Amino acid sequence: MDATNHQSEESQEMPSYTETNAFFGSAPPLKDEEEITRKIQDFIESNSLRPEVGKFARVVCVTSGGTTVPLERRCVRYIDNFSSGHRGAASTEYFLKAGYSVIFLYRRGTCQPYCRSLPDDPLLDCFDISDGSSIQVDSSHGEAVKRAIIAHRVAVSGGYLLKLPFTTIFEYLQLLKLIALSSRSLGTSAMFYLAAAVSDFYVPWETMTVHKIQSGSGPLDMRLAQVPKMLSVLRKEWAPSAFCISFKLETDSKILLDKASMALKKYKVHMVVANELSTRKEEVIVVSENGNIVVRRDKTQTGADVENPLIELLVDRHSAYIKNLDA
Ligand code: PAZ
Repeated sequence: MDATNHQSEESQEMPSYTETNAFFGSAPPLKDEEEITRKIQDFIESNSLRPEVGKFARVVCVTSGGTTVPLERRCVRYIDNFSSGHRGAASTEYFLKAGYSVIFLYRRGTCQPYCRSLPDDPLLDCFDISDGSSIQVDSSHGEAVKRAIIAHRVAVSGGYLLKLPFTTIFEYLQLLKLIALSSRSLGTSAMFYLAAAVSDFYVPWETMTVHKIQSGSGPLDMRLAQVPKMLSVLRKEWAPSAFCISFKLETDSKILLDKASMALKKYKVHMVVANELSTRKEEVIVVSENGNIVVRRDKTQTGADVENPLIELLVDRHSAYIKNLDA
């Protein structure tokens, strides 16, 4: 997000109780909060009790897509954060394959698990009405559609995939808090994989104009408040035993690793996945206390992506974490 930061990100301490409360206290209430809370709790409970995986039932919360910052309560204009949701969707597929249950917290309208190989407008591009009445899958997309529907149905109806949408920074952080608090019962078996691009600045709800901002009154002068650094709160208060992976995106490769190392120390996450905008689909660097590991897409394989080796590495490190702490 492009806005002036008066205090450098790294110089901030854990947000105070007052700052965190001010954010949540002034946020518009989550629609259907009771129902969503019940869904999250049921999902976590049924997955932690799965007899086939015993005490090592693992649940990962994958966040995906960018949060918006509304500028008006009856929102016409908003500030957005870049993220197609591809990383989150691909990673969700690999976590499911590795035996994890996934809470997929995603921005409405972004890339979905198992839909990556479908065209941008699957409904119009994959289907045909050949004889004027019945709908058929176009033969060129037949296999991809079949694979997507079957894999998605197995994950959702089997109770391994829970999808929760968000749009604004208010919805995102309220949902993340609900998931984190509910995940405490899983202890070290819970993982947070925070690939969403989260706004750093916002307009507090109580100071936000209700109606559409009018352009007739000249240039717009607006002061944005800083979003409290909830990553610290997640680590220290909401889910202190969970294995926590955050992401750092930069466009300037010269500062990427320094920023990732600072985030590792400041938020006390277990690993930071550093990536550069232009090369994010080719390679990422996993930064941890034990050093940096470069993870690359296997270019010799058609269709290979960087998320495959990345999730393999993280699953392995999560196993070591559980073994160490539960020993
Ligand atoms: O969603 P996408 O596949 O287009 O991009 C993924 C990403 C670059 C948003 C993600 O890898 C990431 O770095 N997320 C954190 C962004 C941040 O530093 O705010």
